[in-house]
This record gives sequence, structure tokens and C-alpha cells, in this order.
Amino acid sequence: MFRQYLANYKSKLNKIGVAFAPANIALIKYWGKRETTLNIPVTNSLSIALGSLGATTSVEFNLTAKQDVVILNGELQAQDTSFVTRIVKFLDLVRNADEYFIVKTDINIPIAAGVASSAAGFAALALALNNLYGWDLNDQHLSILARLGSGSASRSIYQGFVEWQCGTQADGSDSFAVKLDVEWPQFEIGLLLITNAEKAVSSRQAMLATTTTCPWYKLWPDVVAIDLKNLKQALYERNFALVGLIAEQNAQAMHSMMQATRPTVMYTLPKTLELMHKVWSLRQQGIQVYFTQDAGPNLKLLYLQQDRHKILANFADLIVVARSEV
Ligand code: 2P0
Repeated sequence: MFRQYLANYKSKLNKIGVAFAPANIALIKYWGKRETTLNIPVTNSLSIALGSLGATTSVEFNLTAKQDVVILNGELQAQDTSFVTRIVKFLDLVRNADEYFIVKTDINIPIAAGVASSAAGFAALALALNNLYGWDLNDQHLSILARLGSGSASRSIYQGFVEWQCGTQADGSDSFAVKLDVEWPQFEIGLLLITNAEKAVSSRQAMLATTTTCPWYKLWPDVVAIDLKNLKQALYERNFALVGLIAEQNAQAMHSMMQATRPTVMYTLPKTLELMHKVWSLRQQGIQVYFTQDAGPNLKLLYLQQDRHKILANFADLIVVARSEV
């Protein structure tokens, strides 16, 4: 499928391709696919990039063996891991006959900080392949290529606030992310690590289970449409309280669907709940802090840079993502 795009681009082979892509956190969540092999989502989603936190990936041709080699943070990865299998499958989309690769990825996201590294990883790999082959793909095609590795990677092509448009085409050719015209460096994210234990249910499995068995999944597209419209307006008006509230409510709606999935998918731990109550209590005291939660127990706090000291005073273990310092 992707080859039809590549036919439009001239290829100017380089010896190595290197690229960085940031991780991203969704404020309006991607939860559910209308096509599973191409990662085409049911709804749009909207995220914020994590600046200098992400993946730096290099890719070159393997001239000594007929297999792909994957090195993560300096460590050679075993071929039979799901991590390598997913990357090999992705490389299959672009390789010519008898081409094999050496992929080296360095991820600087604090270990198990609960931030999906697959988004940054597949976006960086897509960008690095673009450099290796010298395709000079435009942003839309880069986003589509990254999406084929992992849905949320389509948003990691850009810094800042990003919207992934679900599109309507069956082949996913109009399902790509665009950068929103919102500069807001004071908008800060903090990561609250609750556990680094590997999750029992992957987000991919949980997403599929929700779409097939949650009795009210059919309401989700309407929830997203309303939240997205209101959140974008709040972003353009720099209305932080409204952005935070909509993001928090959207994450809660996603988790409520998972809880209604059969069997239930429960990422929330007692500690997660305790921290949610702490956030709500701080808001009652007038501190503007909100949370969002992804497919895991950890929380991400949303607040403005000017309030960072107040947030740190209450959450000493917070990992601050200083986007403005990028
Ligand atoms: C998001 N998540 O919008 C949502 C919210 C987790 C919760 O995108 O199957 O790794 O590779 O397309 O992108 C995690 O799912 O799933 C995710 P695939 P992905 O960030």
C-alpha cells in the first residue's frame, strides 16, 4: 500500500538515516480502530509532544547478514521478542528484495515512565528511513508511514499540539496527523510514575476488546467529536482550565469504557485513585492542575509553568517535561 506513495518520490540513497521524534500524550484519546492492520482510527485524536523526550533512531543497510538487527539503548534485542517482530514487520513495508537493516534506537524517556515509547520509536524510524532512502516524503506521508507502525506514532512526527485526522478512505490515505497553529510553551506536562510493572493487557489488545465488547463503545465517536471541538476552541483561546478539564474528562470516559469491557480492563490501581483525589483536592484549593491517564496506571499532570513549584511541592516525585526548554 505504501509503495504507491513511494512511486511519486525520487529515491536518493544515503549510507545511513538518522532522526529524532518526540513522545506524545493524547489530550483527546485514540481508542479504537476501524481497520486494524493499517491502524486507521475510529475518531480523530489530539496530542501534545514531549519536546526533547523521545527516540533517536539510526537505520542503515545490513551488509553482512540476511536479517534485520535491532539495538535498543545499546543492547542487541533478541529476534523472537515482540519488539523486534513489530519492527521487522514495519521494515517489510518499505524494503526492496534482499534488503536488511541495522536499526539503533536510543530512547531517553525515563525508564517505564508510563509514556508509550512506541509512538516516538515508530515515528523516528519512519523519519530515519526517509533519510536513508532520500525519499523526501512530505509530512502527511511521513505521518501515514509512522501510523502503519503504531497508530499514535502518526502524531509524533511533529512537536507541539497535533491532531490526527481519522479520515474516511478505506486505504487510510487521508488518515494522518497535522500540526495545530498553537504555540503555548507554558503548557507543561509532569509524569507521575506509580509502577513500572509490565502491563498484563497491551493497549492494542485492550483497544480491540473495548471496540468489540463495551456495550456503549458506539457512543465514543460522539463524545470525541464534542470534546475535540471544545478542546480546540479552548486551546486557541489559551483557556487552560477548560483544556485541562476536557482532557481529564476524555481520559475518564475512555477508562469507563474499558471498565465496561467484557472481561473488564482495569489499568487503574489504588495509588492511581489516591493521586486523582489529590489532584481534585488541589483544584478545590485553587491550584490549576489536571490529569490524564493512558493505557496504564500512571498519571500525567497538566499545569502551567508558573505553577510548577506548587505542583512539585505536592508531588515530589514528579518528572517535569519542560517543553519550553526544547
Ligand atoms: C492515545 N493510546 O491516544 C491512546 C490513549 C493509549 C491510550 O494510542 O495498536 O500504541 O499501535 O495503534 O498507538 C496507545 O496505542 O496502538 C494509544 P496501536 P498505540 O495515545
